[in-house]
Amino acid sequence: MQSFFYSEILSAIKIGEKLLAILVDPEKFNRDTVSEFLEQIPKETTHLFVGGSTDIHNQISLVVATLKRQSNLPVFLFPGNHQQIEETADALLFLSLHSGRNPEYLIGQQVKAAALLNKSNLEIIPTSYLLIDGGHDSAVARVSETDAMSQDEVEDILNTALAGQLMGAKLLYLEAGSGAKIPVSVEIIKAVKETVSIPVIVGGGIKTQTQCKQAYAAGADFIVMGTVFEEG
Ligand code: 1GP
Repeated sequence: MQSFFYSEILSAIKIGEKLLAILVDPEKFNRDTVSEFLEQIPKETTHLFVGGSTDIHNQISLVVATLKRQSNLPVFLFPGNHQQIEETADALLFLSLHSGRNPEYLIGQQVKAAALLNKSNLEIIPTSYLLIDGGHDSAVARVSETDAMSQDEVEDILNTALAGQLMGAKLLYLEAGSGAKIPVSVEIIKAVKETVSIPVIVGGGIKTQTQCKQAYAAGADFIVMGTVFEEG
């Protein structure tokens, strides 16, 4: 299996570069304002992620096509379910919701996606996805019918992250949920970074440069921001 985009991530981290993805939620996507959207995102942006908890496939195709036409950034799928697979994207985060205990999001959706993924040219990046309490009712918790992990349960978070890595995940995604009131704490990022050797992605509720700097300083390799750019 090809691993061009994953190798690029590892190479960037090796030379101390930090990665930044801007998340585009297909449900909130407006084709008419995409140029303005791409102009207002930070110049440090390295990736575009596309996905959401509720969208249907048709809109994903349009979003990926429009972004690829108007930007040279790699487009990664960050799917909320197996219907959000679009073969013209560059890569797909093959998420397993390891913080939860709902088999549908641990293996069910992945089984539904497997045949299509196997014959697509998408680069598949197995990703351990941990929902951490961001102080709000997140769409991930609602849709997956799972509970977020408390930010106080650090040992539990570390053991889950470790289990994800041992199960073969190539990335670890610490997710406070889109629109989180409280992003994943620097203490958790630091502890996770010291525990796993795979790249650590952090997202949910990050809105300011200061928050980005703090998360990077704590050990985040990759930050994901969405809501703040939807709000302009
Ligand atoms: C959500 O981590 C991402 O999956 C981004 O969160 O929308 O809060 O920036 P925000």
